[in-house]
Amino acid sequence: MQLTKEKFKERFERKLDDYFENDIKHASNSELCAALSAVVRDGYAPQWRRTRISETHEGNKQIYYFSIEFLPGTLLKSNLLNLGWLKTVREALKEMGLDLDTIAAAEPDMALGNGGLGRLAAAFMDSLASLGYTGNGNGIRYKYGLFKQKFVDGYQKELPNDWLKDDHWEVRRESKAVPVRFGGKVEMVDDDGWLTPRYEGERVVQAVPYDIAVVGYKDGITNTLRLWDAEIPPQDELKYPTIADRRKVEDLTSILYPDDSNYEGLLLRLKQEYFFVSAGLQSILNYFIKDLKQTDFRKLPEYVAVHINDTHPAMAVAELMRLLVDEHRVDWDTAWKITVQTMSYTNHTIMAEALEKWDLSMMQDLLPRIVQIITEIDRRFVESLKGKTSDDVIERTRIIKNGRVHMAHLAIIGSHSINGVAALHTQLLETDVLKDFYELYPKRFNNKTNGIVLRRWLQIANPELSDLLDQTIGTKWRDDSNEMLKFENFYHDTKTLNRLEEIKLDNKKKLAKFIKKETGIEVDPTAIFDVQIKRLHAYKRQTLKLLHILKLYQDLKNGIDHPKRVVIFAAKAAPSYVFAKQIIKVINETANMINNDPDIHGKLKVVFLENYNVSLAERIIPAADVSEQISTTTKEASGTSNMKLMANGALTVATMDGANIEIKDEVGEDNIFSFGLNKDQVYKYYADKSYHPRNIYENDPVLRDTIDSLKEVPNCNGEPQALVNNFLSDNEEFLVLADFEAYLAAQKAVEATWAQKRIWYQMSLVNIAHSERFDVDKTIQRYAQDIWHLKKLHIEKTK
Ligand code: 26W
Repeated sequence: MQLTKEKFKERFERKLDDYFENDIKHASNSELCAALSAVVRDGYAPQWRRTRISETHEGNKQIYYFSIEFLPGTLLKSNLLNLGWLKTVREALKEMGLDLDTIAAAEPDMALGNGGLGRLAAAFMDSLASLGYTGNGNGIRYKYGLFKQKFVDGYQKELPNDWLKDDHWEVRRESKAVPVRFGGKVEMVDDDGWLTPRYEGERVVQAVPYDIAVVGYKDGITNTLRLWDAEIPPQDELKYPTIADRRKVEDLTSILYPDDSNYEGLLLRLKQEYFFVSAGLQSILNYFIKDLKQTDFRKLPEYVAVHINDTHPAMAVAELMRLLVDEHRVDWDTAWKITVQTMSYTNHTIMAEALEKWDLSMMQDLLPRIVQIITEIDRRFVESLKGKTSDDVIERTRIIKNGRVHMAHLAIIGSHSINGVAALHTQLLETDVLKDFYELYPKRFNNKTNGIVLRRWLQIANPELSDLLDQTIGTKWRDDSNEMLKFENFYHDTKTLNRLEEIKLDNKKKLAKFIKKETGIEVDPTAIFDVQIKRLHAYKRQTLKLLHILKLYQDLKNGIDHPKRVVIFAAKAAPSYVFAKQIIKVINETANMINNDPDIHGKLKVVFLENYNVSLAERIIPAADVSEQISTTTKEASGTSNMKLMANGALTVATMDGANIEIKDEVGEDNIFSFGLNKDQVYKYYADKSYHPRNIYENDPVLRDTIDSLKEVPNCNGEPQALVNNFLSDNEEFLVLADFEAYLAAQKAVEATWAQKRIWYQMSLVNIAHSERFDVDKTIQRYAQDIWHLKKLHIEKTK
């Protein structure tokens, strides 16, 4: 619905008056942000209602994306863009003497996720709505998002992230509340010939949904992200007389587990996983029965697809069986067919320590009926394979073994589709990690390489580059990313290449100002901005970047010159991940040592920006020249920061891991700096235990000096030695020293290319043009066609 500047101004001022009895002259920035968000909410409310009505009316098949994490970041600007209001509102505010970016900065990040998995879920929500599919997110309304990170004396400190106090988007839907049962005992009783569970001593929690609108890009469609909160059931008020009693229930959803790679098996996490799954599925069946007025559950897969985002929602398989069999008396075999047809699963990591294997007795105590159902699923699975495959395979693939419930096995056996998130990752699942299942269900396995929301990471984060694309290839790329390929026609266009360089420099100047304000560190915008932004994890090898920094520093101290470089880190470590926190300390102290060393005349600066989140990524990515994607091959399932940096013209230094391989395939080996061990070389080291880093250390004087210099990093308490010990130990899993020499050679090539600006920006141009391949709309199109079988919803857009 088109909005004029006049209409906007009138509505904005009325909101300020309604909400805060205030006016633009006196209102605080957060009041301006709240009022602006209110105008936006009014803007999408009609299409939100219309979408819900028509999808019910048409009975359009819906996808419900179950994810324990959603990382939307901020929504104000993307809602304005998707409503088609961004330009109008930015100009209208300007005429009122206000700045949209300043106001938008008051919006807290919705940081209900750790990293890649959560951000991808948010991207999928935006894309489903923008492509006109009826997509629903199903997750948890954490009261506290991912912790705020502060550095104290170089050490990571975690602070509570109380985001709700400034949230402007959620709508409480009391009427859609459902009960979720925990604990107690269950016995099966015969109820007129139907074996029915009778529960005793269970505790019931009221699951109350809060809905957040997901506005589609200029298509008049608005979908829903439903986040569940836990409350005391109204009828049980008397059972919870004290605050403490109440707190016990409310704590269920209070905090997001800040770990994104290590399964800890904690009871509260298991409760969280069952809570949003049961609430979500009950809500879906209520819609199926009440709104769609359906009675035949065999039709469920025609109206509903449920996607399990990694194993965290895997109990959805057992919970749907419970609801169909116990609550709706569907016979087991029919219920199982319905479940497998409805469920699909994505795997996001092959790291063994990340795979969830819940303690059976813990699950038994908390979810007795679910354990009965999983046990029956497991028994029938084993039964079905008897004589068809070896007992070894059965033993390796069954769900329950050695008192543990293997959640990946439950998800795979209960789903009609299993996908990895990049070609190499899916290949490794099929040929190694899930080999037995691939041989059992080859047709279920498929690859769906990740993608990114170009609307956010280009149109919103990098308006100057977006304008250059408009001026060169026209504006159609904003609706159809295929158009971006036309940008390659400007490969030899000096004006465009120079403009690219100017834009990058502008963005770097903006970031330099931000770095100065946040850290006090002065950085030269003409230096190489070398960026590594992702969670802190040993497999992502921020340590390899650290060794390169120390090597550069030594060279500069010894008068060996290098082009000016600023290395920019941003990364959170899981609070319980000791080694990751030691790496953060050493990087921070190395930065202090180098940044304050007059001998090197500012030729090298190291900046570790605090509190990495979606908004900080939007600041850093447009200013990046080099994108560090240097994980040990086979460890990074896909990566998505690699795609965001590529779209913003950064050149990638990459191992042949995850989606880096597809980036190289897309731009060609001349437009990327690839290096390092390939999959077979990495597996060979593991297979014949032939990795002896101390030998590499002793035979490479450059490496030896570099590692020895690590011991000299001041103001530490043993952290450097911990890193050295790790590097030199035979069971250093991520082969850091094995890739050191090749990495140095790749960085030499970066410096050589940097010296030839025209070539540099020609490579940059090619990467921008080809980033269309990683448009998440293309990823979702493939999920919709191959896995969820969705049809688009057609809504008449109101003028
Ligand atoms: C049990 C603790 C836990 C929590 C989260 C284990 C594992 C996870 C996630 C699966 C980790 C994650 O975010 N994986 C990342 O997913 C991205 C989206 O597909 C990929 O691009 C990254 O390569 C992958 O590391």
